[in-house]
This record gives sequence, structure tokens and C-alpha cells, in this order.
Amino acid sequence: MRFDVITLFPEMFSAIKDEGVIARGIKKSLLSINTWQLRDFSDNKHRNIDDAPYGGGAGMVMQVKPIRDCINKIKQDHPKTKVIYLSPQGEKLTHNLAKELSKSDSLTLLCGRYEGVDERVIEHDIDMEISIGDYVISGGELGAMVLIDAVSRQIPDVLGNQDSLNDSFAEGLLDYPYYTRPETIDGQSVPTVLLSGHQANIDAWRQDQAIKNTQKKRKDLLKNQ
Ligand code: 4FM
Repeated sequence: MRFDVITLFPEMFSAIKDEGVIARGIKKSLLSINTWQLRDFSDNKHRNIDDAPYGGGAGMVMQVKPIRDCINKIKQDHPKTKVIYLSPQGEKLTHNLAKELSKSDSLTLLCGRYEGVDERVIEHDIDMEISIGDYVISGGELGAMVLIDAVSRQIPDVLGNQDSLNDSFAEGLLDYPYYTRPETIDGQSVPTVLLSGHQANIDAWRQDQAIKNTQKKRKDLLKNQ
């Protein structure tokens, strides 16, 4: 799977490219993350890609031409790429959406800055608008990195044995609790079933804990079952 990211801050993506699960996926050639500096598509010597909003108001708006030129450049090599714009107006990113997107060969992620992008980009050049949650962040880059991480984890073989696909959301539930050595610390003990060696009992306990956890912390998730 290939990600092409259109951004004013390509260096931010070293945060996910250089270490961890995604870095290992890149090393295994299971995925690639390719950044495009939007300023390279500016048509002026100052490398501007933004201008004041029609109708007035504070802040700047990203212009159509550099974004459209960049998307079209990517599409020369990847005509079937799905172009995604990260914004609070988008469809909410969920486990199910991440899983769906992981079946794509090519995703192009447009990261906005300033007040927004010219609406004509969204109308004409974008296939999908996605939000990572109901809050505002300062630009699309962190959203794009969240999406890349969540989607990459769903690509077969990206997670090694070390990482393990612990995906409680695949079951529509929160996770069960984990414990490691020592057996007791400051009077707090590990549940005895986990020390029993009886795998069927352990599995049943974990399933029960996952349900209880979900009932206690996220009742809304159980309504979708
Ligand atoms: C988006 C800032 C576009 C500037 C943003 C521009 C967001 C979210 C978000 C901020 N992205 N989910 N929530 N983006 O807040 O994905 Cl131009």
C-alpha cells in the first residue's frame, strides 16, 4: 500500500516513518509513505500557496491551483488513488473505516493548514473527507498520521509477532486488563485465574472483563452490537 501525503510540513512525517510499526512495514516493503511539499507547486517566487478569504475575515485560505496540480501529478502515476482530506467536517475514522481503507492500493492524504482549503478543491478533487475526532487540531498532519497508523496496522503482515494485532475494536469491545511480573506489588495482586495455566478459563475471564469494561466505560459501543 502506498500513501502520498500533500503537506506544508513533510518533516513531521519522520515521526511515523523512522521508528515503530510503520517503519518496519516500510522496511518490509509492505507500505510506503511519500510526502509532497505543496510549496513546490506554487506559481510565485515567494512559494505562497494561500490567499485571503473572499468575503473577508481573519486567516488565510489554501488556493486551488497548487493543490490541484499536486493531486494531478500524483494521479499521473496512481490514477486510481483515493484522495482524502482530513478535517473536522469529515466522516469519523473508526476501526471499520480503517479496515476498509486498508484494502486500497493507494491513498492520497491532503493536509490543510490555515483556515481551510478553497471549497472548490473539496467539490472537485477530493473523494472522501475524514475526521479523526470531534475537536480541532492545528493542521491535517497529525490527523493524517493517525489515519496512516490505524490503516497500516490492518494490512496483513505489517504487525510482527512483537506487535500483535491486539485489536479489541475488531470485536466491537474495549480491551481486557493486562498484568506482568511481579505477582504482587504494594499489596496489589494479579487475578489468580491468570496464574492458573487453564487457558479456557483465562479466555473466558478476558472475554467477561472486556464486556464489563465496555459496559462501564463505553455503553455507546454496546448499542451497535
Ligand atoms: C483542518 C486545520 C484543515 C486546518 C484543520 C485545515 C482534523 C480532525 C482537524 C484541522 N483533521 N480530524 N478533527 N484538522 O481538526 O482530521 Cl486547512
